[in-house]
Amino acid sequence: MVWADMDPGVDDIAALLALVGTTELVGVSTVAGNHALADTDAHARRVLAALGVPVPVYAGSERPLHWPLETAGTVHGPAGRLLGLDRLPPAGPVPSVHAVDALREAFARAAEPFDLIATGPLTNVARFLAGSPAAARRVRALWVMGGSLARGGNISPLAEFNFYVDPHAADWVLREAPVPVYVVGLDVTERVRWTAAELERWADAFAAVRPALGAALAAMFGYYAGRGDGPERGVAVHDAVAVAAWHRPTWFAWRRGRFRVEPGGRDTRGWLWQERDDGPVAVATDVDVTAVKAWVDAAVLRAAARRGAGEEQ
Ligand SMILES: [Ca+2]
Repeated sequence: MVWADMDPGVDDIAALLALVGTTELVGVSTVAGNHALADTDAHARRVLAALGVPVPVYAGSERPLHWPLETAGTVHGPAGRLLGLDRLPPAGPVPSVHAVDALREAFARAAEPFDLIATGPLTNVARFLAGSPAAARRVRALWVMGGSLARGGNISPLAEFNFYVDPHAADWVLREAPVPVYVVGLDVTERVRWTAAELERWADAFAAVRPALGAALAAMFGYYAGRGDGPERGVAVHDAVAVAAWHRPTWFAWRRGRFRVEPGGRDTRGWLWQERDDGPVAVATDVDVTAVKAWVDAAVLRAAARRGAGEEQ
């Protein structure tokens, strides 16, 4: 069982597909990051609706805790939208419950603690964990895609995008979250790469049973792969690697300690750094690339093979 908090985002959609192919997805909450909230929310809802998976999607924070929102520009699609997904039908009315309240309710009423995976800026997650300590203790562990310890950043020389967009939320989560926290950042996600042809195979698997979704995913992954480092090296699909870490932590090496995220500064905003050797947070420093890649591929293909609600088995 998992709850996913995300800002889709091409790699968030890949993470979502891997989760659908693997586990019971209790709910999805959306946050502003790669795009404005209305777009990240619509992307998650349209994909789940196209899959026929009845998972509730709750819209959350429209902006970071303190900074104005900065989006990822054209990384995930022209004009900041996921190419292709706008061709999918809209997915019903947006629930009136705010994502932060939905998170609190879901964890408070769960019979057993379960995991939370966050693949966008940590705005919703920080607001939920800080505002509802009793429900927060029902989170078995928090898995975060974000940060870069030693590899350098992707939005500035030091900072990874998610931690850069809401560094106050990220710093609070790493210092104060009352749950085990696992951070999967660029140190590992940049090393697991998919070629355009490999991403095309994902889309093809969906096209066989859901042509509209297959075509949407083909356009989306094709655009994303085209912005990568060439056909040989391929492109990182960061958020899907965080899902693999949740599934099998032993595929990764972890450095434990106390970590901080710089809240501001022209060159330092969003920088993840280690304050002490002993501490409650684990940051991934190495990865079994072959195992992670094979698992993500298989998980996405399982999502393609899955029957939707009400469809014949
Ligand atoms: Ca993301």
